[in-house]
Amino acid sequence: MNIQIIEIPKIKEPRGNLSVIEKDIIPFEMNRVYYLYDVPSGSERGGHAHKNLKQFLIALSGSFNVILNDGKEEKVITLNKPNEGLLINPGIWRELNNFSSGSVCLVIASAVYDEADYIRDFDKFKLYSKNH
Ligand code: T46
Repeated sequence: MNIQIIEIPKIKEPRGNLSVIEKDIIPFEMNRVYYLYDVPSGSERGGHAHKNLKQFLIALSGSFNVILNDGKEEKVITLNKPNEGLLINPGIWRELNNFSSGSVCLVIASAVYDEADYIRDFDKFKLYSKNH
């Protein structure tokens, strides 16, 4: 599956940790940052795939699961470290669930928001993934 866990450098000090994402950490040009927060317990996010968008997800605080499906296999990744991110390349269906209380999901994206890049129907996604 075309995903990757990428470690984010951490500067550890007795007064706290600092992690930094410089542009060479992420294998795409950053064009947008957004974040999910105050997610009620039991809520699910995602439920779609992207045709071209690349994204890098980080659990800045707390934890959540990312369920990934490339049309052939399914994988579940738990994100729970602020110094680790998940790169999701295009053509992968994703669902996010099991958000812990107070969790924050930061997303760095390769492009600005474009609804036309989304596939929000799983049957259409399966067809799309067969032909791409
Ligand atoms: C993804 C997961 C992890 C905007 O206006 N601009 C934006 O940049 C985004 C991301 C969303 N929106 C609007 C579109 C909808 O009216 O915000 C509303 C909620 O968006 P959506 O239902 O797509 O949110 P999630 O959390 O299900 O999905 C988002 C991203 O859209 C998606 O790319 O991979 O987070």
